[in-house]
Amino acid sequence: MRVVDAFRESFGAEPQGVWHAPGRVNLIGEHTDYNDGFVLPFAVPWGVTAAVSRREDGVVRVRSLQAGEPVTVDDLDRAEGWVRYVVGVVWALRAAGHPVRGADIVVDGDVPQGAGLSSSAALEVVVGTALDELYGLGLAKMEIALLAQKAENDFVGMPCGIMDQAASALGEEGRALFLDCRSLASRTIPFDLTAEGLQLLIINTGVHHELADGQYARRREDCENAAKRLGVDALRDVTDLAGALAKLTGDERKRVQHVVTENHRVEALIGLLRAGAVREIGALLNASHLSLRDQFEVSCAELDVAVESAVRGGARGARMTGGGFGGSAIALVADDKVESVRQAVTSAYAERGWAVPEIYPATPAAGARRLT
Ligand code: GAF
Repeated sequence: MRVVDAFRESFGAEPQGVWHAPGRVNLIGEHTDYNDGFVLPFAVPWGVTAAVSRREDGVVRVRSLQAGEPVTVDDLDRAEGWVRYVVGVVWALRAAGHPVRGADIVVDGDVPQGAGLSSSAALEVVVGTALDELYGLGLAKMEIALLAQKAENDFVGMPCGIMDQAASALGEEGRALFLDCRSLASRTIPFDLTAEGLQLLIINTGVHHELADGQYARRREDCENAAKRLGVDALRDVTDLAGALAKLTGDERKRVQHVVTENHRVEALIGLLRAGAVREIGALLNASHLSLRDQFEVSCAELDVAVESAVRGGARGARMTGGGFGGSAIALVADDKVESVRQAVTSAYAERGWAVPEIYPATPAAGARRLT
């Protein structure tokens, strides 16, 4: 294995183990996690593999095969860039009172670039899973996900919800993960498209609108302000949508409209999956996209063109997935329509002079685990 060779080369010893944690794609339930709502992601076949050994001296040495030379971190606060996702997990474990000292870590990631499929959650969760085992902490998967989220919120400084880390930690092959982000109760649901002659295509726009950084935090603030104005703990608690909308104006009104209807769409989609009607979920995907575009305002031209052209090319439904402002769209497509969808998206992009997106199917993969 490449990580093991690189570990030997960098640190002159065998790693004590090798772990893998996947990225995720979200089927539906977008920008609902930090509103105590519902999400339905699944773990993807791409992620981060890590060769790890413990160290007793409190030092963390980390190398990424995608970034070059090993970095030695004596003082966690001084770590920079991507290394903060790794040492942030050490920080979160220590802050929670776990006796974690140091580690030697080599990571190798294969989440497609710019796809918005949560390579950062995969990185955090693989480190958390390895350290849990190497230090004998006995943490539950959800506890590892929560510590990974804490690392991202309080150490990296990105106020994300729990969806990505939970999907990476708890994903199961062939199944989607239904998560109640308030109670943290989760359940996996079979999501096997092959038997139905369908595919879930990822359309990777490859773009990330840097100017939009900060927009995530602003959306979250809009939601929290709206919840305060409505006198509820979180937008999850809004039961009378019309009544709530009557009390709000402007952006807050639009955000509430999205979050409340998106939670309903998650429940409706689960109902369809339970009824064996996966072919019928397309309309919910389309509605989710329109709501994210018009009410939550986190889409962008590249995502809209991907979604619209995929549907024109014969997809049963499509939507942006993840935080937005770039990354990927997903499209539910019958096997015999895959080529026409691919062509429709490709020519829509070519007409605009945009780089053609990569398009590939995704199937639910297993969550974080030890490989050797
Ligand atoms: C990003 C965040 F990290 C998630 O927590 C979630 O809020 C998502 O955007 C939007 O659904 O991936």
